[in-house]
Amino acid sequence: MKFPDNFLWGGATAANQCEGGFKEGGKGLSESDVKTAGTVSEPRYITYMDKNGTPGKMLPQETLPKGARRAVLEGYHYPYHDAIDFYHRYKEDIKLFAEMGFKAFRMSIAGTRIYPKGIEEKPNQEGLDFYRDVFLELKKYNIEPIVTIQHYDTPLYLIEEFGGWNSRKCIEYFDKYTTTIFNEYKGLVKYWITFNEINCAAVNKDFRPNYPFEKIKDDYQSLHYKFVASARAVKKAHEIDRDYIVGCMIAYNPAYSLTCDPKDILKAQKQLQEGTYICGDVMAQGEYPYYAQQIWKKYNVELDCTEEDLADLKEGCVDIITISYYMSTCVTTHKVESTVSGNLSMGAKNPYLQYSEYGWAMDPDGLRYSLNELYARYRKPIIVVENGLGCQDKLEDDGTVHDPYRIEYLRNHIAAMKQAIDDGVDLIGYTPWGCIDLVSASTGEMKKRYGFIYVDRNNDGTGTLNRYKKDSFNWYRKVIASNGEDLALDAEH
Ligand code: BGP
Repeated sequence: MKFPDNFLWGGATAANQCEGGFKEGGKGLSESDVKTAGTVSEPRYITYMDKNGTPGKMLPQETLPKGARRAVLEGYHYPYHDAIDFYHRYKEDIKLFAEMGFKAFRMSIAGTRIYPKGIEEKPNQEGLDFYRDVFLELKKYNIEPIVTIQHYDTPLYLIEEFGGWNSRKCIEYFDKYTTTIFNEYKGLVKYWITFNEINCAAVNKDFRPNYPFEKIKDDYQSLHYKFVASARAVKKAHEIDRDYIVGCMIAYNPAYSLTCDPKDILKAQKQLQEGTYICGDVMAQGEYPYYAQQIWKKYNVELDCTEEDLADLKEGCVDIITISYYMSTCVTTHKVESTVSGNLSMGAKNPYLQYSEYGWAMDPDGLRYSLNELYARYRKPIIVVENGLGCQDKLEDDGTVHDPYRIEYLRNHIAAMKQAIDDGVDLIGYTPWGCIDLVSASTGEMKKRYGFIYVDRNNDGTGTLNRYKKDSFNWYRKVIASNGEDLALDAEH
């Protein structure tokens, strides 16, 4: 078995983590714009101004003091404000993607460029023009955009005024926003993803230490509103253009049982249902699964759900499944010596796996396993829209970057995808995360890098922003040119 001829090889980014230009082109503020920089040991904060005008900061799981409003404050570094300046440099970056032979590029639209506050009647023309230009640039090189409609950047205004996705109001906003972009970019975009890692709300309780129990019910409510918004968007997309292909996007961390104790097995199963499958099941199958009642009961959820919502969910099933896959996680009911964290996950350490310098498990077999699980469950084409190794790279004096560790990680995962295709999985694309270095979502750092392209930018915002090709750049070009057949390092030829 080979990778299919039209396999979508490419890379992935998101507007908030790469564009910068946070005040340009009429853009409004989003939730991303009030997130400070952090490190592995220092968390990222959300900044606010309280009702007496006193500045403050809080963790995402904390509750804003009464009367306070999230705000950009003096004296903090907000890495998303400038990011890697894709906003001005997209032509140069897309040219480099084309040089690697990209067939696809996953990116997101910052909704706040289109509807700055989210409530406007008319879209912001400058924002529409910016993305049109980006899509035209991609078209020039025959690169298919895969567009995430919301990637962790709800307009701040909607959060402040209505409580964000905890309000039904956001469904209306999303309806207007998606209708605009589906009409606007007809003929330029074919693949759409409604929400990045939609299950992030459902897994809060599993990876954020001391997550307040009473917040969990709100998470499931916000998830419901997103499901409905997504289903309506799928329906709308198909009405506007029958060729549109719309996917859900789930952070898929397979939960392994640490031991063969049946109690561990059951715990792992529950964790996947509550945090992952509930999303895929609703979005791909059009209704809440049988175990949803159990979840709502456990977390005291009294779901605001109308008959119309249920009808929308039924009629708005996604066409494809897309996932981020970085690692697996281990679940147990027993006491363990050490825990490890990863992408939206936390669990016991797996003695059979290696861990990256950021402590994320590296498990290519887990990707094959996950693809089989997802395909068996949904029988829809799958794209792995995020995968990769975040680590620190060194820019040498001669402008080279030697990153054999990244090549090793990627080639093991590509080999695993090929095995999954052999198994019979309908895998149609692969866009590794952060194909160009960008700001890390969890740490807010620049030095946690994923790219094939090095961007000269430091944690404190200094640096030339110049782009350099890493060794993995040439390796990936060869992988794409051989349609995934040649995964060897040059030295191995
Ligand atoms: C996913 C997000 C991405 C990206 C990635 C890597 O959850 O969808 O936005 O950031 O994780 O994570 P990090 O940047 O924290 O290493």
